[in-house]
Amino acid sequence: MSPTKPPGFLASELGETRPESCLFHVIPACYEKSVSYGKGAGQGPLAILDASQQLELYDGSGIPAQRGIFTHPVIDCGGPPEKELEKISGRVKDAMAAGKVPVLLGGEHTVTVGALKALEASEKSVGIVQFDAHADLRDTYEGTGLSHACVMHRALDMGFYIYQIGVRSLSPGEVVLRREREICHLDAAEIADKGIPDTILPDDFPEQVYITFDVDGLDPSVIQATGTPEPGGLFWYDAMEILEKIAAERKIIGFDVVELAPIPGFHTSDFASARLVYNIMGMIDRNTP
Ligand SMILES: [Mn+2]
Repeated sequence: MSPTKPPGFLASELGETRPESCLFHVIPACYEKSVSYGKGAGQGPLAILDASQQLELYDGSGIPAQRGIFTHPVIDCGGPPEKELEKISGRVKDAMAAGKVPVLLGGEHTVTVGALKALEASEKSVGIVQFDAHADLRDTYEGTGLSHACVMHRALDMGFYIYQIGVRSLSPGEVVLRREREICHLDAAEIADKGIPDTILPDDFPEQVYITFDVDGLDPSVIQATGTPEPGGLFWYDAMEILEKIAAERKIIGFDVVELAPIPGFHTSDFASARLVYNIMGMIDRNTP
């Protein structure tokens, strides 16, 4: 049962679109292989596409859809991990080579490894900004390095400068690794305690940024439908403010939204995820000449 033709993102308003005339290239990847707690992330992309039909074109500031949104055929991710990540990587690479902004929809967080492989191949240096409840810095987890719990360790392996936002769950080993590798972060407790800083990213952070947004970075009152929820997350407007600042500080060249595990009959989380995707498109739109 591989759903190959869901509606495109916001197709309710945009109808059929052509890839060459669209800035945003939505790449749905129904990847679910290493999920360790609540299941269902493989259905996340379809739930986001479905919920996007209910979005208004106006995002509160403008109409990001005017830049064009093209949705690629679903990557069903039925094959071995390495092969599926290669497919994701290829799509992301092609989109970037065409001057487009890849918008990867997961799927478990491992899909980001596909995007990282594409970014690794590009000439310019790119910083990775991660929104997440968890550090995802384990070298291996449950016998594999291609686990959702290891994605940021893979980013370190590839030499990316990373910045973590909203983290509130770490293993002892991750705490040590963070210290040893001097990984910069703005943890959820720090935001709750001190508020949002004036500037987010360190001065020496790369000019080009890729955002990986694990929806469990948000508070469970905003998004409940996710495999490994954790209390005390980012609230909606705080997340938007931080994202807005990053979009103004740097150039966002692509992003992903991962780990939505839809609960049948409960649409709140699906719609919040679709809104998150569209709002980030809006921030890119407003900061692109
Ligand atoms: Mn994660």
